[in-house]
Amino acid sequence: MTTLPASRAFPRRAFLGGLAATVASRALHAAKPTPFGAVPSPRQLLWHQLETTAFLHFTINTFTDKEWGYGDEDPNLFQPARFDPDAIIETLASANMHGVILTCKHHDGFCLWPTKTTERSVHASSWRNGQGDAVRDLSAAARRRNMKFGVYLSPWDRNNAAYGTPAYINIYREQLTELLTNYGPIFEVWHDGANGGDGYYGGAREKRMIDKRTYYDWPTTWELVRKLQPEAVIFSDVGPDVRWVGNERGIAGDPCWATYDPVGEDGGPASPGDVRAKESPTGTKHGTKWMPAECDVSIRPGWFWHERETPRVKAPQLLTNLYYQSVGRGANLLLNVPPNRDGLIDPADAESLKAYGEYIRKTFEKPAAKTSMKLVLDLPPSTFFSVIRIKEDIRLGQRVEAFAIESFEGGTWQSLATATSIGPRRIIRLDKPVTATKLRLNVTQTAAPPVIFEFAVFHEP
Ligand code: FUL
Repeated sequence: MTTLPASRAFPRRAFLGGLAATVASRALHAAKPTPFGAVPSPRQLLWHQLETTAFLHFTINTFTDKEWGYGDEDPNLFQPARFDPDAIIETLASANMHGVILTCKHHDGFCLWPTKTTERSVHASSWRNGQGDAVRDLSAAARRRNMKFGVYLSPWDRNNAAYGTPAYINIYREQLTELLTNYGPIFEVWHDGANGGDGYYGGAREKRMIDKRTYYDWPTTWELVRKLQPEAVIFSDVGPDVRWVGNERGIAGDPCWATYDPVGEDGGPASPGDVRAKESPTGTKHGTKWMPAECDVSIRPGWFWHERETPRVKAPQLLTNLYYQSVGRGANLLLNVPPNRDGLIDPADAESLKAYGEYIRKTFEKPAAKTSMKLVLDLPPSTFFSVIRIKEDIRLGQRVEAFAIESFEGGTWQSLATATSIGPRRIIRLDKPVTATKLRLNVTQTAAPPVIFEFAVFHEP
């Protein structure tokens, strides 16, 4: 983002309706717009810019055809003979991914790095003579390609004998410390809400339930993350930096507020694994915390690679729809692309990602017309467009509550679209291409004078 001038006034003509006109005229006299409500932290601002990131679900499950390993699988099953992190990262880059999050440990407890905390890691596999380290190799490949690297570390561990006792929390924090100390800058730490149940637990083979509100003592773990990687955003059902969108379909709410005041399932305080998820897609209008949504979804039916699912890889058109339904509503898209048993992205997935990536790049690489601050956009003659993108200057909060877009065609203003939240971005995809000489953004409802960072049109190829 470019820096905004210190003072800014909003053209009166940009507003329709009494409230908006009053707000606008006040804004005209304001020397500098003051922030409204909750605003993003610097680490959240950086995260917003990423737009789309990739998830890599990869572990022993890849070799056992499971989604959730029980925790008793032989570590030697992990044998990705052709593992090629640079090739994986290259494929993700072709789909415009700006970051990648690896399942360093999933629920079965197998660690993709040679941790000191358990025997159950790559060290116990004959893969690369026990010297392999998938976290090291992927983080290094991401860095070489200028892609950010993040870690998923499952809080639930179906292998660990100590799971359910306070001792396990120390183990979990030690694992996190290793990951946040030895692998360079981390942009996101992903705490899964799935918790407790049956498992191997060091041979006990039993069901262990934990009190999800108190067992993990999340505030202390989050402090550790802050200390070791102050720039990393922390993801969970309830942030504190990035919230789960409430579904695994990759679809944000409409509206999707970047602010959120989560409550627990019973209306009490919320914690990871205990949140009233029906409110997560929309967030809370003018909520007290800046906690934007992240939309996680897999390119395949499952999170891990299964050969039988290859015919069901999402097509480029479907991925494009997901982009509009997540990024287009101001959320980020976290698209899971699971490596196969070779340790590579399956050609079917790679092909779809590439076509999707190209389509999005072609659409957004060059706006047909663009402005900021002004709310009337003059269009060069014979401009065709089918996509409109608007961004608020979120450093000053999420202010706009509703807006309408009108186009000047054949001598009159005509209504083109209406929507509610904007925040980091709102992308409107029109049913058919439009040509006009001017486009007008009417902020019809707003909590504070709107500060528009970008108002641009594009054409889908
Ligand atoms: C869920 C997990 O149980 C799934 O296996 C997957 O990791 C998904 C992203 O989160 O809670």
